[in-house]
Amino acid sequence: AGTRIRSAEVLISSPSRNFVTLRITTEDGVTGLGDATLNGRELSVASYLQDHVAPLLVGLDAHRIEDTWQLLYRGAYWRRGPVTMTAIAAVDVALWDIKAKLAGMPLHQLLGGASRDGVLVYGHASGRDLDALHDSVRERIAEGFHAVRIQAAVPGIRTVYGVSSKPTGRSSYEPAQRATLAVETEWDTDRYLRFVPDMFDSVRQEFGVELPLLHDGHHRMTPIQAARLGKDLEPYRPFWLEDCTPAENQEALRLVRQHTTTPLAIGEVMNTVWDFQTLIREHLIDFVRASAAHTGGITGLRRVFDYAALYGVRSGSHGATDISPVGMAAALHLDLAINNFGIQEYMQHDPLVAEVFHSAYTFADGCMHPGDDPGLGVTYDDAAADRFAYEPAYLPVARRVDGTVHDW
Ligand code: GCO
Ligand code: MG
Repeated sequence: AGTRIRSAEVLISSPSRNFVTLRITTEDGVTGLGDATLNGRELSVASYLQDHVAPLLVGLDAHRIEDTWQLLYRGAYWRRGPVTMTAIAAVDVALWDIKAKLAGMPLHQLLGGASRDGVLVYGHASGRDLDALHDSVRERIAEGFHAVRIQAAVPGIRTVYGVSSKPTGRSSYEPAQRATLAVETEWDTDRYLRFVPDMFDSVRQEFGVELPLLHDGHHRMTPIQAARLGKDLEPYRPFWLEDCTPAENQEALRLVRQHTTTPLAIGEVMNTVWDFQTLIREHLIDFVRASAAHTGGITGLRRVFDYAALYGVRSGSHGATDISPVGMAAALHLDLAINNFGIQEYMQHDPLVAEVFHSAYTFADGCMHPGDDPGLGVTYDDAAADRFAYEPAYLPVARRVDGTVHDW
């Protein structure tokens, strides 16, 4: 009886950036947390939860995770989409947190137990020129990273996705800008396609052939352009090329795949297993890059990973700074438990974030571990959270040199 849901509260705080968190409390006072942050569109999920989901949850048995997931997915009638699936994710992860706390176990135990000792992560390196990029790679290696994502400013283009505005430092880059309007950036695919192979060449020359290197194309290429880049990068053996095309058009990846053996990773803007159906079934990708926070939680993302496992496709979960420590912990428990784990992104939060979210996860020697606290292993500090009021923030938009809106 005491496991019925007493309340579902939406918590908003902005320790250096905005986070939306759902806290579910049972009649016995056990609490669970879920990450409900949708970068640049935060308040839509807050409203969805507050106005339409929280009233449905009160009185339900917190143990009934699958049933609640189906109730919120099928019961909404309107299916899929980032707002709905982020809201469902927050409920799902909070309920898993509660269940694991009641079991007295870290969440990964309920997901089947650890399949490995730790979770391999990659860090971010970027630079305004190649020397600065090399310095940044050196920093990540010194911090203990065993895999590094490389991005650099493209000569002739003013601002480019993924490049820090500060010269160095761990919390060096935050895509969302505090402002009431989106910042506009400029884009030229031809310059980018000419530059990226040179960037890989210089990093390979400096750091050798063994360091796993990743790169994010951030949805900015057409299929034929992505095919070109994939071929050009083959000599440098990237660990993956991420989000090469806008992948709503899953079939378009057939063309990319025909032309290149560069491994492909896709999925941070996807929300359900249906968004991956063709990509996985036709083996058009090598890594599923979704996050539990945007894909219906542990329950939703596990469906994707289990489907991917049938086709030898591995995980590569999104772990940017807009994934809160709650979302990060959910990812780490799932990463540790599944067999087809690949790699996890770890983009290191600003130190202020740790004032609000106290997390048990640790990083050492290239790997993270979610820790052995019961549940997710994250607590929320209300008093600290109150010190950081929400401020509107937007992701940039990109325009081509002639002014046309382009994928950012
Ligand atoms: C990544 C992502 C992020 C996104 C951000 C959007 O691979 O880390 O592309 O940098 O742009 O999460 O909210
Ligand atoms: Mg990305």
